[in-house]
Amino acid sequence: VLLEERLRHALQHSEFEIYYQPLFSTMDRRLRGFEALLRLRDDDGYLVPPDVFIPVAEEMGLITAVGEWVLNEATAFAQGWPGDLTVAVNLSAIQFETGRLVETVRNALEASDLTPSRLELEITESLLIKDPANVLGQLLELRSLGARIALDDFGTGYSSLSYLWKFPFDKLKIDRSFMLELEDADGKPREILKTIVALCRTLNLSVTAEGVETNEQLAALRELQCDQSQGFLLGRPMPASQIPSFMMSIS
Ligand code: G
Ligand code: G
Ligand code: MN
Ligand code: NA
Repeated sequence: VLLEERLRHALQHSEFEIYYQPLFSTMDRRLRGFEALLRLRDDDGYLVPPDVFIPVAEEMGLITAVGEWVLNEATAFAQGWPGDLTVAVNLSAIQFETGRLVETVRNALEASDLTPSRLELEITESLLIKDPANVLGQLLELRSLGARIALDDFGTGYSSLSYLWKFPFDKLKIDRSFMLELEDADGKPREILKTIVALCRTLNLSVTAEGVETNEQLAALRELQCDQSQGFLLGRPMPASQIPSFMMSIS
């Protein structure tokens, strides 16, 4: 069947799934939370990657409903996690165009009873270019609900440093392309990363490295005192059902 039909069917029949990837504090490797990553299982049981179906869901206008489902599901699930573990949800630009995003987030927080500061909303730089004033207004409202805002995939695309003071971010996530360059111990990427971490300190932003795949990369991030780390080395995205045993295995 066509992907479009598949998406509509999946939404009606709750066939989307959320995988969760853990985030750790870099220095002591303590679990800090998870990022919710949407998955779609096709008729043959294979997972369709989000890079394939999210653009289609955006074009169809279906991403609003799907995004609402992810927010409700992820906050309800995270409410049952121990301590102050966070849950991060990725937002699409389309969700900022509907005028309903703030309401949707408020509803998810109320229905789940999750402490709002445990919800992180991830946005990408491309969103900020389109309609900055409108996005800024909504980010401020989301923040006044108590949610945290993370700038995702930082350092790629059209990064502008002015975003860092024009928008109310709590966290910056360094794109995983930086990790590939890190092993060269005295190279320029490492110096740039060091500067980004220092900049985050100055701006009072928490900083996370994405795409950590090797112990060498983790060691470099420790040296740089990057706050949090995420990547296949530390934990792959996993279905919700695996989270209890994952938590046991690392405690
Ligand atoms: O999980 P994976 O690394 O394959 O994700 C690929 C892309 O899909 C990432 O850019 C991620 O931000 C995006 N993505 C994953 N889940 C969601 C979601 O629930 N909503 C939106 N808008 N994007 C998502
Ligand atoms: O754009 P965003 O950061 O939301 O995308 C997260 C995506 O990155 C997910 O699809 C996830 O599967 C992927 N990812 C997470 N950790 C790693 C990693 O260590 N290496 C690679 N190659 N991809 C990763
Ligand atoms: Mn993300
Ligand atoms: Na990212």
